[in-house]
Amino acid sequence: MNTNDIPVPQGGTEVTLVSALTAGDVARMRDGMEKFRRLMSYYKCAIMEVETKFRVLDEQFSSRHERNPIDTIKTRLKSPESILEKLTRRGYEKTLASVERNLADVAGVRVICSFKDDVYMLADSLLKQDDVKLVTAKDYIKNPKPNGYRSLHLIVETPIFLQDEKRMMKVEVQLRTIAMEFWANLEHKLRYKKNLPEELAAATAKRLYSCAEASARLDEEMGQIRTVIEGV
Ligand code: 0O2
Repeated sequence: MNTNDIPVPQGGTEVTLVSALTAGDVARMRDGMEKFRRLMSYYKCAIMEVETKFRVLDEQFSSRHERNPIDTIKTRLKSPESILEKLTRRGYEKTLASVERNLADVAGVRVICSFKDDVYMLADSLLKQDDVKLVTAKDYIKNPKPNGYRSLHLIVETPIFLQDEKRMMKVEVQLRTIAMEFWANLEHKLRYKKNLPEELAAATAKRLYSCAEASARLDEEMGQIRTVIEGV
């Protein structure tokens, strides 16, 4: 019996469901959950590897230049609900192999910098490392999304070293400035606000776009001020 075939109890109780399961079904479910947990722990290891790479770069830069290019690093592991939702929405098979093959953002590392130049410097430094392979890059700083969203997205593949195995894992790296992060967080909150009247939603989108442009100008100006000050 496939776990998908387990009958949903009709007006029933847990007893109905449990009695419909065989010991084999329970063992298969437990095995599936264990394999899922193991895969998630591999992604967690990949997050740790990539985060450490950025912390090392930050440390080295700060000892050479007396300033830290990284303001904050945030990491996140995609929740099982989001993984399932994305597989369903994209029409992919709902298997662990399919997660590894089709989803590149289960492991996420976001690097937030004060200055735009540091975003590119850190991305280059990461991609120069011989155990980091670039899968895809999307530069939404040079080519912002129509709503004004800016960020540099890299999908990289990097090894994790387990007790008796080396495994290549995909990690989504988002690099952005503090100003881009501020904008994206607010935009994300407002985007998920449901039931906005159509006119208000359109006016809000327009204002958010203007804010994105203003914040890009702020990044540009702050970068130029830094260059002048560091040149003195
Ligand atoms: P979460 O919880 O942040 O992960 P993909 O979905 O990655 O396979 P896509 O749509 O080409 O394919 O991805 P893209 O454009 O690289 O963007 C993926 C992530 O970037 C999103 O993840 C957001 O984190 C962020 N992002 C992209 N566009 C926007 C935007 O317009 N506004 C904001 N605030 N964030 C954006 P998720 O999956 O949405 O969620």
